[in-house]
Amino acid sequence: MKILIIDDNAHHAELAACRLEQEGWKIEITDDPTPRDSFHHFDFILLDFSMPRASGIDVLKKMKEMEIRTPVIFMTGHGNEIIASDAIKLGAYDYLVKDTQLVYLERLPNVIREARSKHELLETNRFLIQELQKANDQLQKLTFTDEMTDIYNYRFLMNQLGTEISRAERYKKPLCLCLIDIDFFKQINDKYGHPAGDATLKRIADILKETTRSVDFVGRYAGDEFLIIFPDTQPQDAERLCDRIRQKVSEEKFYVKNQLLHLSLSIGLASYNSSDRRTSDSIIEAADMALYQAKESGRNRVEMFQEIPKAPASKRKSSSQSSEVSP
Ligand code: GH3
Ligand code: MG
Repeated sequence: MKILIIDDNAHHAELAACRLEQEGWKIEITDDPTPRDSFHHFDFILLDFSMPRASGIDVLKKMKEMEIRTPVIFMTGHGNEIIASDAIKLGAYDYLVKDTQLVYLERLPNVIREARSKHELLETNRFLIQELQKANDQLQKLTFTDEMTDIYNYRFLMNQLGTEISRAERYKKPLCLCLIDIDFFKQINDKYGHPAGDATLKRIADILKETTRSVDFVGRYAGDEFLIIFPDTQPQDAERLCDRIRQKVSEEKFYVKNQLLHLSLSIGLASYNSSDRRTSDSIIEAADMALYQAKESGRNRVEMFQEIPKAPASKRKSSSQSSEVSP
């Protein structure tokens, strides 16, 4: 074990060093209390409280700031026990009161051994907690990510859509959503095989991520269908964004098994509307109808959901009366 003694009193430092060397430990002595990177190279630090250039408490504070976790045993003179308890609060493992009969020197090796066991236990715990945190982050990511395309999955999209609808309702903000379907995607599977289809889905997902803003939520809705939530976005702006996506994909060169292919997207767009499209289902249904329209109108296009104008009640009545009389 390598121990650093920081003490301006050379006599005290030598006495402690002699005692610790009897345990077979390697000792270095310094009177420079400035925390530095070389502190990391020691297994232990024996730190004196009262030094002219800096107090042991200042050294502990600085070590904390610099994230030097080398365990410290604090040494004080008589009457400084309150300071010693401050040192413990700042992370020192233990403290020893220097007595004139030098009894503390006899206790020193055991105090260091006990502190080392405690330090090893704490370091193991810290490592395990970090690993657990990493595993949790990974799990969290998996819960919300479509594994194949690495964009949000259906579960996340539905969750987020609920949140965005509440926000739009509460703050009277616009909200849009689009459903995207790859045109004739099945042909890629049929001609080049399923793995080639998978690679194409991934490439399209990447393009969607690259072409949208960081505030938009891009996810895989199902099969070859993607869904994007555009928070705080007016329909005409969302339409421009969708057309940018459509254009980007239509201009992209896809290489599938060394074959150059061109693909296109059909996109259906719908917006939140506080009177009759205020639920996730109703907005998605509207976007789906618009997508159907885009497919019907020839694909490679963006269609905005169009309201079917409701005729006033009196007019509806008169028109049905007139149809009854017409042949
Ligand atoms: P269109 O949408 O233009 O009407 O034609 P399409 O050929 O794209 O027809 P459709 O959207 O119905 O076909 C979707 C195909 O996507 C069918 C299915 O086999 C394929 N598919 C769904 N999920 C996956 C997947 O994870 N990987 C691959 N490779 N194919 C998938
Ligand atoms: Mg399709």
